[in-house]
Amino acid sequence: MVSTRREFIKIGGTGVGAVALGSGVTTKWWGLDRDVVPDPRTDGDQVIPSFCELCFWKCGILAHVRDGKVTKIVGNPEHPLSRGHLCPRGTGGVGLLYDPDRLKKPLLRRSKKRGGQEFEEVSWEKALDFTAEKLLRIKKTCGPEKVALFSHGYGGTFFKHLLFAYGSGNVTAPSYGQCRGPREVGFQLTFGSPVGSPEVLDIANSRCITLVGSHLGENMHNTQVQDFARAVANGATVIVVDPRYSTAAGKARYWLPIKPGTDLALLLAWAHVIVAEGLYDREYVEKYATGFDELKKHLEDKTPEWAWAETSIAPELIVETARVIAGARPASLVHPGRHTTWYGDDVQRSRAIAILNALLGSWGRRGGFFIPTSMSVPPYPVPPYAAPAKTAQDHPDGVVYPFADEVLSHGVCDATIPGRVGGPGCPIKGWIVYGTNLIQALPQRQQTLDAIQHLELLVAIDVLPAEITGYADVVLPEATYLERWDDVGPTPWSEPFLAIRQPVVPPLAESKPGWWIAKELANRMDLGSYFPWDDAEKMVVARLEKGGVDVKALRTKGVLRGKKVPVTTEDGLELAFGTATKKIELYSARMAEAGLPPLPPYTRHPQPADGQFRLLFGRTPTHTFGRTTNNRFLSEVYAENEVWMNARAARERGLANGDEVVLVNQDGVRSQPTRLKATQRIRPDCVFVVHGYGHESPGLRFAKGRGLDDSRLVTKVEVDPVAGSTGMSVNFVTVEKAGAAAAAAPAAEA
Ligand SMILES: Nc1nc2c(c(=O)[nH]1)N[C@H]1C(S)=C(S)[C@@H](COP(=O)(O)OP(=O)(O)OC[C@H]3O[C@@H](n4cnc5c(=O)[nH]c(N)nc54)[C@H](O)[C@@H]3O)O[C@H]1N2
Ligand SMILES: Nc1nc2c(c(=O)[nH]1)N[C@H]1C(S)=C(S)[C@@H](COP(=O)(O)OP(=O)(O)OC[C@H]3O[C@@H](n4cnc5c(=O)[nH]c(N)nc54)[C@H](O)[C@@H]3O)O[C@H]1N2
Ligand code: SF4
Ligand SMILES: [Mo]
Repeated sequence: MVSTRREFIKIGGTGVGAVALGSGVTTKWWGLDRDVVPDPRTDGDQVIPSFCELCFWKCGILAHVRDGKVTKIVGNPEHPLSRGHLCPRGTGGVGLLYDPDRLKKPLLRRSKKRGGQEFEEVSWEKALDFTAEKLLRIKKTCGPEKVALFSHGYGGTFFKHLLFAYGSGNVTAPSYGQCRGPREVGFQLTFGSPVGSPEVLDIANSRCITLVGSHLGENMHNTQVQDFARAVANGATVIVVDPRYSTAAGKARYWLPIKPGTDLALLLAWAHVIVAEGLYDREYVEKYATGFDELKKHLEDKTPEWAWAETSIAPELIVETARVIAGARPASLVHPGRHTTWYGDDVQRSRAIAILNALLGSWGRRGGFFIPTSMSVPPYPVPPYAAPAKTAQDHPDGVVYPFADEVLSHGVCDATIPGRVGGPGCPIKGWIVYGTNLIQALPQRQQTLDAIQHLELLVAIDVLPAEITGYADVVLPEATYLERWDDVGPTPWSEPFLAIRQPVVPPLAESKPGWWIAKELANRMDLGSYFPWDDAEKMVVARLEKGGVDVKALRTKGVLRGKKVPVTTEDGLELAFGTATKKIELYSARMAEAGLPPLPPYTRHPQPADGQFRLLFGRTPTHTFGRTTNNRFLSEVYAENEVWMNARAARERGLANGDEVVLVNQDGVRSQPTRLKATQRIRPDCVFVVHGYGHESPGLRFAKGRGLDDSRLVTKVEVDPVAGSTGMSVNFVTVEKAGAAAAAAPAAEA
């Protein structure tokens, strides 16, 4: 299908070319002790640079401050990830900072049962004493590895450090096993290097961009979207493979509305055509890759006709797009995706994407993948960690995933339930949860809730009363990214740079920065030697000075950029691969040794029965899942999610656009009601919702009760045998009119 180009979602914020320099007004609080001059171009506002935390891309910001209040946030023109622009979410940081529902004081649970939502406000002293005492007791009676840290976001570094010092290696995040895990494993196995975040993609210089699911423009990673817009403006061909007509599909020359779950067949058929027609980069493959002969043999029967039956994409279109993709090589990029936990064979799909890119010779090439570089900062000297006594506790029932390179969150969750742990010793007893709302982020909620009820300690460190805080024994209110110092560290990118996170205004109410919370807990557990500095500002400055960094310049500009170095072969880079063979491994001997298919096989996944729809989920440009749905500024655009359903399928079921509907999954779990969006922009065998709505926490006074929570319906997963990640697009739903649903059966709680 060929579509016309349409106006692209506008990237929010204009680049105000102003950075505060020199000396003038002095402010002193929470470590911000520094001179800032009002800039005439900013109507006299103070302008303080830092970087964003509305998602994890880390764009450089300039916060405008007047009379002690942040008035607006714009992109830092000097910062290579924002280039003077922010995505709509980044500009909405003020809505988080001044959210009236923010956690303001430490809370201790009063109700007997976790989740009872009865708390008393206590002093920091009491909250920290309580937490440290419980942690020490678990360490003494069960061992330190019986405590796990779930951590999402840049501020988590201090708590990771605390946990390692305490003696546990169980640091985990849903952003691995429920997100990027399979992609990183697939690329690591093939190229000896993960894709990383921010992704190492030279989209701006691509001549052909193939998106398999990745819905750029709704998935709003600032730099990628800017680069994508630039490539499109320069005439790059866009190919979008998506059962839904995404924003990106609106920019595409080809939209391939694939049958969900069959992408591997298309990827293999593309590779078949590219190899059979000799369209691959022969020189590159001969020089850098191993296993081409095995791959060629593997692809022999993966013909476009074979793939047609699986994917519903016509063979002529598969051949035509394969030629277009190969025609643009090496500046032809098959995007590796990010949220890749779909069907349980996700590492194999990621491997197929990696192999395609290898055939195109796009790894290490302009318009393909660059090899990132970074600036380093020397560490602050601390004692060595005591090695964890036992290995990661994420393998319940003794199942080991050979290539998982991070601890698995759902594994930790299972290992918390007595009887589920393979090895000796007691199950996991304590969770520290930093910046992740496990209730919405993890699939199979019942399991998460069961695990929580078995804990001796659940500490939640958050900025908002997210669902997870309702289940905590103790809630520690963190200051937001605009109110705190964080550690300083390199961000690998196409050019070396160093950015700084520094406070813009003082912390609200009694909220405290993460570094302070971690340090205070360490002091109470005889681990003070791991935090041998007075405050994070002094620690960061000491590190920077030791590294010879111009601290004043960094603090006033927010970012320092190093000298450009070659990041592609076109710049003169010699490619090297971190695999065992030091080559790109098309055929993976390591996987064969582990008893796994060494070349990506096609697996046919169950399809929904008549009347059922596959539940798919994704993003909207103005929100970062449930993280921002309580943000009143950002919610002016999309306050409630809707269910996308094919217009004809809706009509056949007597449903109309705007109807209130309820989704019921294969296990009888019902969603909250929300509006139906009947549209031709989606296949008739699936429905789509934006993730992160349907909050139930009473403290989220704006978001509560708006839209439906897709994660409630994810009661089934397919676990990837390679990475242990959970494929979550395997749930089927029926769609009912809301009123009818209520009359038919009482709502079951998920
Ligand atoms: N059903 C379903 N499940 C999914 C997904 C899906 O699409 N559908 N997506 C998956 C993906 S891709 C990912 S990455 C994960 C992400 O899921 P999570 O790991 O839960 O990530 P967030 O939603 O960003 O976490 C938000 C939590 O961090 C808090 N927070 C925000 N800022 C700060 C801060 O500065 N400090 C502290 N301490 N807390 C803060 C918020 O209030 C909120 O409670 O979910 C996965 N799970
Ligand atoms: N605005 C905004 N941007 C974000 C985020 C956010 O919350 N808000 N979250 C960030 C995070 S943590 C992540 S991981 C990324 C996620 O963003 P992506 O990596 O783009 O997420 P996906 O799940 O790959 O993309 C969902 C798209 O895949 C399509 N899809 C579903 N099933 C299939 C299938 O079987 N085959 C194919 N070909 N397509 C399918 C859906 O229709 C939808 O368009 O976004 C990041 N960017
Ligand atoms: S992409 Fe948007 S939300 Fe994410 S860091 Fe950048 S500006 Fe902030
Ligand atoms: Mo993610």
